[in-house]
Amino acid sequence: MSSQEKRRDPPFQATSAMDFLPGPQMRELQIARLRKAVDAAYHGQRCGLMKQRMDAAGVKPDDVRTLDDIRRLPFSTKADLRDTYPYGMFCRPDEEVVRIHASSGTTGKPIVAGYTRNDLDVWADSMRRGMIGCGLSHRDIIQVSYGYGLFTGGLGAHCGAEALGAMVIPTSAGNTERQVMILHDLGSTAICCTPSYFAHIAEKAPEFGVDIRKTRLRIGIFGAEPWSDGLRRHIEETTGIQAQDIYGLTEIIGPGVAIECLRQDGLHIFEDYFYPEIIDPDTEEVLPDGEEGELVITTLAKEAIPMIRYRTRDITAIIPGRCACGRTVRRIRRIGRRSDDMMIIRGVNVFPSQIESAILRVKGLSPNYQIVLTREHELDQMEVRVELAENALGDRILDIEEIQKSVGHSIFSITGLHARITLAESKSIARSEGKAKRVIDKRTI
Ligand code: DLL
Repeated sequence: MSSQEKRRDPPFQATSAMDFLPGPQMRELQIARLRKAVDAAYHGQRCGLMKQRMDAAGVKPDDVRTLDDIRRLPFSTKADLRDTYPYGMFCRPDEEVVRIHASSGTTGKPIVAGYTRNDLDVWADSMRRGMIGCGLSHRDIIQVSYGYGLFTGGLGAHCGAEALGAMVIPTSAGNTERQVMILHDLGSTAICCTPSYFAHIAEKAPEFGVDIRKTRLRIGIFGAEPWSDGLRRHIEETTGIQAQDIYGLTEIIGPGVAIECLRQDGLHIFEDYFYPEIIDPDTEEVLPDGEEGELVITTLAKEAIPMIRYRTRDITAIIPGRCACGRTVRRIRRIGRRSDDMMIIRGVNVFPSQIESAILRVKGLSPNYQIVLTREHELDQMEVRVELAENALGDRILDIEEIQKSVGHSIFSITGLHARITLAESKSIARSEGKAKRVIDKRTI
């Protein structure tokens, strides 16, 4: 099938009227939902954090009357979820919570997200609308190659594709040969996975006798990690598919917070569910549309954990003006970086502090380490260089292999990732005069 044929217009599928709601109506809806969300967070959080913060700021839920009043509300952060782990920010009783997902925190403990039945419907609806925007319909065969489990990628894409009425193939991530076989034999027309994993699948496919250009695959929905226009071009040129960017985060709902339409000119954010602001990450001042800063999101329809002014740490801008596709929901620019030190390795969020605590669980090591990130065959590789403690050798002969294994296990148990461990002599890792340079990222995205 030629790439021209693959790009044929898909059959029409009705999306939500919300995607085309005129501005004034959208704002009316947003303010009504915002008031409800703030009230729920204020009165409902088990930990009482939002109430405490709002009381300290001298603002009550009833003070929120216009959208601009949102600026009077305190921010929330990943640290709040960590400090109230696991259920402190839940606003609904356990019996109303029907699903849990989780993502990395800055320490060994994850942050926990909970969903009511209604929250799952909101999520599936965002994904469904996003998939329609990507040209998919109930006639598509959607291979979901994001990981299934606590990570939101797999089940998020799965439930969205089911809501669309498509044929869903839940391959989950990994086992590349099987991915290629299924893609070819079952005639997948769309695939959802991280962009780097798809690039790897595409690189490997010829080894398994498959030319992706000759399959029915025409759309890829790629996200969970930053990726460049260069990688997009590479994927599109080598496979003939259209590669779409999708954004989301566990704390807000998972994938589907924002997604590109076929114009590929920014990601539409589903504003009836997620209210975006852009702030200066240092001064916390709200920036006008078009200016780059940190994305802050308030959930407008989430029940289990309404998130008020959540600081995502993702750097982007709201794109002024309407998209040529006609949707009125605003767009954000593709996200290339974060304002914190979180790394995304094979789609998994990892903080250097997690690696540090993994290293320090092993005796005989110093707290000096370096993380070197590279990409081999389109897949991220992590090398962790650790230093022996000053008198670790003493008169004992240390079993280097044993230490490497223990560090590897320790890192795996915290992050779920395999790292190559290199032991360095005491004091051999360069010291810094300011902030330690812990991460050397040699990947080009
Ligand atoms: O990565 C949810 C997701 C799954 C999104 C599948 C898209 C597709 P977390 O594991 O909580 O959730 O990681 C969220 O990943 O704050 C961003 O820093 C980064 N991220 C997600 N999507 C993109 C993207 C999922 N398209 C964190 N571009 C976010 C750049 C992304 N970064």
